[in-house]
Amino acid sequence: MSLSSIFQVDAKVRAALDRGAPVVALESTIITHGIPFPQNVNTARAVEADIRAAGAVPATIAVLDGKIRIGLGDADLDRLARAQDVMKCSRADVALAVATGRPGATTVAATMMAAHFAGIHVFATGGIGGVHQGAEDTFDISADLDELGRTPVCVVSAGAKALLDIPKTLEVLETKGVPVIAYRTDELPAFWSRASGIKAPYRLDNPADIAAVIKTRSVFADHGGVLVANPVPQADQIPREEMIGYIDAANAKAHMENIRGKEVTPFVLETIYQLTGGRSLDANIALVRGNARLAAQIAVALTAAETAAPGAASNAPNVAPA
Ligand code: PSU
Ligand code: MN
Repeated sequence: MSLSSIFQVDAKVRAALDRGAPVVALESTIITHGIPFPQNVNTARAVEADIRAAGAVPATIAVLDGKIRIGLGDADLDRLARAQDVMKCSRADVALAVATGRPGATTVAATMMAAHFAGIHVFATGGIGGVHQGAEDTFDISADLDELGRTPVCVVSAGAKALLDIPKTLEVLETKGVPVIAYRTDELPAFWSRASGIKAPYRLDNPADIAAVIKTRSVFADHGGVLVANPVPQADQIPREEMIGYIDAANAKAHMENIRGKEVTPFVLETIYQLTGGRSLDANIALVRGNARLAAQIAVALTAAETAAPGAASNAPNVAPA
């Protein structure tokens, strides 16, 4: 079995990669486990349109019919958004979805893996997984952090959800050698809220500077990812002071109901959606779209840098077309 027999790269994505055009990867767990139908498919379409408008090609990644698909057509997006039995696939789960033929949505970790195999350097998501509150008892630390430590893809997020333990999450990222860059802010943003009260390790104010970091880092062998933290637009945020109450209540409910493992994040998101009367969803959609626009700008800057200095960071794919 070869890599190219497992991966299927969409023709438009393939063509963009072949000509060195900017491509932005998108995850699919946010579609199946993060946002309810039909807002999920509408958001997935809007995000793809945002990326195109910014001059890049979107590549939503998921496992369908036993293949890791890089770039989904509209019918597949719709099918995924409606499906009930979709596996949430992190690094541990991808092979099971491929081998059994079950549909699988990729998390940040699995999307990074797939994007790297396809030769895509930039990826937009909502929030990354991290160290959960109470991890000293549960050991619940997202595989997203390990993946950031090993896979050379730039992940554009709105920071870490405040339902995580943000200081511990930053410590683990530092241990794993991941640069964490806040965009146009000194604080690490906290997903629904612009502020976390925690200083970000680095701040950069324009996409070209972030592209320069990615390009410089690619010179090292065995380097991992770069995490960009882009705050939710001001008009759509729910302030931190207000979020803290909802988050504590949702975490307590998850604990009471003995929710464990990969069910924790979807359960807490759904509970917060109920508690905020749907406002958390509006913030979530706005921040994902903001991240998609920034990721596209970084991807464009990265290819511009490429053209200026050819051969520095190869855009060559690691897999043959399907
Ligand atoms: N943030 C959201 N919705 C989501 C997720 C994050 O607003 O659905 C997903 C992402 O795919 C992330 C995953 O990679 O949750 C982390 O899950 P875990 O903590 O089980 O690794
Ligand atoms: Mn977990």
